[in-house]
Amino acid sequence: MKIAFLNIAHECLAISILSAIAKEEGHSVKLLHVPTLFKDGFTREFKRLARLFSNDKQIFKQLEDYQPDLIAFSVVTFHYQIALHYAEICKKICPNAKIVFGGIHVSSVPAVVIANEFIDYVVIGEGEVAFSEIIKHVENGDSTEPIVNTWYKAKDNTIIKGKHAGFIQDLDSLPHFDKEIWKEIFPLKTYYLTMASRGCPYNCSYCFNHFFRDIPEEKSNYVRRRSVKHVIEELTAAKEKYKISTIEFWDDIFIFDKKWLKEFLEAYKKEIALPFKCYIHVNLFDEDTAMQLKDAGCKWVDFGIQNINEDYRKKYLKRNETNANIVKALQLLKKYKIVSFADYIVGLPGDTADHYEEARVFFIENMPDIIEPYWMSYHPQTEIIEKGFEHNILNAEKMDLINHGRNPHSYFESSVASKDFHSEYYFILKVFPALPVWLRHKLTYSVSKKFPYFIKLLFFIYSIFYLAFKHKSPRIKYFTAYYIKQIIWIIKSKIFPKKYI
Ligand code: B12
Ligand code: SF4
Repeated sequence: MKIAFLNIAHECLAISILSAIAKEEGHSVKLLHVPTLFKDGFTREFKRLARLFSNDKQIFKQLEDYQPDLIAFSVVTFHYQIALHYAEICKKICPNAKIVFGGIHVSSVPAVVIANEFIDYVVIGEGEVAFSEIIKHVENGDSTEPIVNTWYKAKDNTIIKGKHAGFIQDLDSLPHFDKEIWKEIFPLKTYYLTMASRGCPYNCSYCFNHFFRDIPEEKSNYVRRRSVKHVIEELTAAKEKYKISTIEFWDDIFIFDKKWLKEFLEAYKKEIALPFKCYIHVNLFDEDTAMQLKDAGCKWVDFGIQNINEDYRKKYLKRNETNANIVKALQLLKKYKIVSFADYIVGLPGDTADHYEEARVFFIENMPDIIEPYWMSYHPQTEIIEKGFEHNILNAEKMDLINHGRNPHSYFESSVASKDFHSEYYFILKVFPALPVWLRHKLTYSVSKKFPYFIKLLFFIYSIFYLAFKHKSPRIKYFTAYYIKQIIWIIKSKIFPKKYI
């Protein structure tokens, strides 16, 4: 059978795994990549450049020639509307192809997604088994048997709903990610992205984990690990094939299973020995862990602080770490010379100027190497929505927009109108680590407010580049390589569409 994956913007591990499964089962797979450069959420939007680097024409021509039987989309809320735009066109170009949507957004609001007439299947929760079954269903035509983790439309347009099976327990039973599909598009050599686990032991109110873990009707473990051997095999092959030089583990919390971690890091040091970045939680971070990570080549870690006020953090965000835990983690990271990225959410419901002031003072004393402020964005099904309603930030109308992915948000904008102190502190937090200590003391809210916009923009850009170079941030290297590689790929694919798309 012929399968096409239509991917939007970023390398997507869900597509990598589904593609590997489809290939293993003997199907033909084609990747149609929509780069959305200059409007991908990583940079500010530049409409003219985005039009110039659009490859829509080539993609549609390829689709017309390929005529797949199944076209698959993996969708986060941010990309839902763009995905719908492309799916509708796909159906027009390939009227006989079935269209399947899966991913976090689909798992949160399946009824909203299946309501689109051009979507035939939606997958809720984990997709590997469902995807195989959907392929068989498309091949067999008319069956009305339910498909696990899937809703689909029967011929008479009734929706057939399959049961929600438990999570896959043995992750080693899955094939390795199919990275071949990305090799022309993403700089695998510069930055190799992978995951060694699934699930997170925590339940933060703004994150998808707390509802995703409850999707299955059957009881099953949510937090799972691939074996050390399985991950090392993947990385060894990647080292040989793509000459990879830096790795990022996208696991929600890389360090939660200490026994696994120790065994993994020992094998990693022996057999892979490349610098890497991973995500930690301060509650699980101790001196042994810091030492082992450092010894194996960990150069950067990322962790959430999200709000500095302990009571607020506990009550609104469902995060139970103390500030003492955060200070201890920062000290250990400094001691072991591991670069710390601390995430901080700006524009939270019910957050106050006093909390930001607390944060400003806290950071003067305990400065991470890089602070990453992110604008709050409300995602469907997350518990924090309640707080949005309580504080009159959300209402039924806005919620409807959110469920339809129509609320603009990116790394640079808030999904809801933000009070100006949020924006002011966004700026302060972003530039803080790049300032000399004496200047940090001077950069208060009232001083920051006096700076005109263009001065702030200059400071902002200076901070990003200064900190990136100072800490050899893999992200800036990645994004530079990412943009260059994609621009070259787009130019090539415009000249030789058959070869490069
Ligand atoms: C890696 C990552 C990124 C990467 C890459 C994103 C990408 N497209 O893959 C980067 C850094 C670019 C990124 C960016 C953002 N991200 Co992000 N990211 C993740 C992370 C940590 C891992 C995703 C992953 O690879 N998972 C592994 C795969 C295998 O799992 P999966 O995607 O769930 O897929 C399974 C099922 O969902 C299903 N499935 C998925 N797709 C499909 C498709 C089909 C056809 C089928 C059958 C099944 C299926 O089957 C898969 C296998 O079981 C997740 C959290 C997480 N742990 O999942 C957040 C997450 C996806 N990100 C999130 C967000 C909010 C963002 C940002 C919007 C942040 C921001 N404020 O700007 C940006 C988006 C920017 C942009 N322009 O897109 C949210 C999305 C919530 C939502 N409702 O949309 C998540 C869930 C984290 C959270 N806060 O809860 N992110
Ligand atoms: S610790 Fe991170 S990944 Fe885990 S639930 Fe909280 S925000 Fe989500």
